[in-house]
Amino acid sequence: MVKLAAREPTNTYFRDVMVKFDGHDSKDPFAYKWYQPNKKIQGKTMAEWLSMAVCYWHTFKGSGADPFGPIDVYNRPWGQGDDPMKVAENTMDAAFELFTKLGVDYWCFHDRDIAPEGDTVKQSKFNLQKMVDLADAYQRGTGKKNLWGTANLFSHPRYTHGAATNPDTAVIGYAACQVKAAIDATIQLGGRGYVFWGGREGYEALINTDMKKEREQLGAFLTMARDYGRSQGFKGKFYIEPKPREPSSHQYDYDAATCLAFLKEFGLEDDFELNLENNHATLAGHTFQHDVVTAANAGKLGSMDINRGDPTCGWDTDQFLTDPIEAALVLMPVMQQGGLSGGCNFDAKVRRGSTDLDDIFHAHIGSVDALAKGLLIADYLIREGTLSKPLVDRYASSQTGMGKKIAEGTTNFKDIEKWVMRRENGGKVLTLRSGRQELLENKLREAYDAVIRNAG
Ligand code: XLS
Ligand code: NI
Ligand code: NI
Repeated sequence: MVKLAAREPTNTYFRDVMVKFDGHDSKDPFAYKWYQPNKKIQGKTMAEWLSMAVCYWHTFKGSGADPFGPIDVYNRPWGQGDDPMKVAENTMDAAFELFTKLGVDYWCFHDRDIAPEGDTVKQSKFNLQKMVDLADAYQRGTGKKNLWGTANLFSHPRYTHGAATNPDTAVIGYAACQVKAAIDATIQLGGRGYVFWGGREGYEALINTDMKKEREQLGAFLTMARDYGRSQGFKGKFYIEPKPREPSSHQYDYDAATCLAFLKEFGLEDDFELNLENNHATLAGHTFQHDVVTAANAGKLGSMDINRGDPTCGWDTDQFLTDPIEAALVLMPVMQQGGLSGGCNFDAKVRRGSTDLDDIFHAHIGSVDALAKGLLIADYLIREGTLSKPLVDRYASSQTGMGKKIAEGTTNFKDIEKWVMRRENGGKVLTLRSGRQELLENKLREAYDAVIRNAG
């Protein structure tokens, strides 16, 4: 294989600007007010902690389409023309131009985002390889890096009844070919991870579904993917990205807890971690913080798809995250575990009505700054012990005596009964202690205020 020469970014599609830190009081809409890539916090730079990625699908392939208006409303300049490979090349020019102008270090892609599917598997592989070679050249010319790659196993009509979980083996075959090529692409681009989001790995109705069989197929498929990746020298993590539904009415990777059990059941826990997305957690009836903490507790918090949902509606709106306190609550566990094997991917899109190219800048700038501010707040909360100190106090009774025995599993119900009766006989009454939720809500706000004030 002949490597293409390194490619410099062009200045073709987007406004002529390099987005940089311009001070907390800056009014420049094309500047960061909080993100300082080289600022050190607890031993790592902001850029390292966050390892932020621009996502290819929403940002460059999104058309603004929705179920009531499936026609492209953006008409992006790089998306025009009849030759799909030429369009793919133009799109990649636009992508590396934007990555460079935003100063974000990483990017994420599906195979079909960067290269069009051909009429045959062979043609599709060829198209993908060509675009991966171009991306490789661009990465060397811009210093941008791949966070993770993945395969689109949900858009083509053949995947209507699932990919790995399809009742038809011929479809599983296509999915395997796609994942094999997408893993190769991710390896060539030096990706930190490889993601499985199983949008159609679920069912519409149980009356026509063998759920046991489909879950086993998924386990076998992920095992083969893992084995293939490792055999080709892939050192990164594999990630499952949970989501409860949409497009399927039930998805097997429902939420973090479900995925953790799945990984254990199929013996995949050494190679797989979770890639968690805010709007997927909320669709499952959880907060983002809930899924992040669930994964972190199991040592499986690997990567995050940063976005937010609309609390008033029940689907995946994939909006840009703008609330620094919400960011802080998920970045705190990240800091406490020393970072992510992956990073923070902006799996978010501008609204259908946000039709200007500049809107793409505003969206990313706002979310990058929300994460940067969130990181500062998380750092403050950890250093001050704002939430951890009250926890020590709240759980103090488990540190000694019977509490310690229960925690260590060195007692039993009979002994506990004796202990309770002894306490009652000794006149010890159980006192209900406040959880102090409202106080802590105020403390979170005070942490936010302190970070803003200290930044001065
Ligand atoms: C869709 C998912 C998807 C994955 C990658 O809801 O978030 O974008 O991140 O396949
Ligand atoms: Ni996602
Ligand atoms: Ni999503």
